[in-house]
Amino acid sequence: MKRYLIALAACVILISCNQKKEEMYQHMPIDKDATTETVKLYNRLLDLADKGIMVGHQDALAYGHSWYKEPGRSDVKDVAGDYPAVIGWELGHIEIGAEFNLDSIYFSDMKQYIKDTYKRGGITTASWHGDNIVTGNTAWDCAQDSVVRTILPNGSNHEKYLTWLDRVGDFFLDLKDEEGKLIPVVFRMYHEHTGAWFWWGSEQCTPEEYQQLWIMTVNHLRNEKNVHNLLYAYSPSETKDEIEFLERYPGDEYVDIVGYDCYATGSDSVAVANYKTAMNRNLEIITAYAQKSGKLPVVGETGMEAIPYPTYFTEAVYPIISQYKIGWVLFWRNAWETNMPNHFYVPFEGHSSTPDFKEFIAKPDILMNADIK
Ligand code: BMA
Repeated sequence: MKRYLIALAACVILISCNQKKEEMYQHMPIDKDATTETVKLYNRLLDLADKGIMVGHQDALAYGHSWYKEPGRSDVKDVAGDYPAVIGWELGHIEIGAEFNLDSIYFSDMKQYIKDTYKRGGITTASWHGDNIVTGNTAWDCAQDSVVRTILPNGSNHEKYLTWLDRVGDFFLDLKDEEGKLIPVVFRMYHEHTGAWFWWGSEQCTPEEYQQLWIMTVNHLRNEKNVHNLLYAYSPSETKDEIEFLERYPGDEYVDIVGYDCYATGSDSVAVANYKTAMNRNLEIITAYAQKSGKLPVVGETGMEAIPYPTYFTEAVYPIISQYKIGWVLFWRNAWETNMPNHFYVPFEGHSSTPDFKEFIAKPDILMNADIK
């Protein structure tokens, strides 16, 4: 009886805390038990979208073009004088218990970078190119069309996959600030799924299987692992219309942020024109949907590899994104690997697009870390 009363009291306290949170904050994330910091982040992100568009860069603090692990350094900061407002990280290989991710960043370092970012008032987002559990190869091993099915409940890999999700959850639960409070993070999982280059892609599973994978993941992290410091971001590769955008959408109750990934392919004005068209169309899709559903729209990933077009930022990116109210635009990584000298998406010191990037950053509605503190 006593135990029953204690449990009942705990439930009453929890419900009244959640009610208070709902009264205090205009927007609630999908996780009704989200930590106060997560609820605050969600509201802050939606408010910041009124102020401007945040600049994001993948792996910004861990390495850059031809350097690796230099404390305090970032290619964006080298050329523009400040850290990006949003920093993206990649969790690939956390699921197999590796010490470092698939781009050679130690998870212990990544945790510290996330803490540093939070202390500076910056935003953290994470992607996850998890391995193919059937073959043990990378996320890009998409020769089969049954991997997702084996992961879903009753599938042959279901139990094993839950241990992978547990490792992902443990990573998020280990992100604590100086007061020991959990740091909120945007988790952009199973991305670019309207393409067919990952095991969770459009030719690798049915829309229903994809939705079940997403829902199972949210439920496991949130309800079984008690991870309550996440906002969930849905980010297909570019789509042609809202129908395609929503074909695999798991539902408003499983998504906080809607985005898309879109790259400029090629190097000339035709590439730029095509990119602008695709960006416009996809910004239209996500902002219209975000408005209807009360979600935050973002550009999950973008860029023009090696930035061969010297006015890419002011000509192809800014005039398009500035027409929309979105949270951020995240440029992909500047590889440190010597065998990938052209794999970079923001300029580094000395690169010909530096003046253009600086001009882009200087626009009043383009936000860097110092602008969002
Ligand atoms: C891809 C490339 C790869 C990298 C992967 C995960 O787009 O940048 O080199 O391993 O993302 O970060």
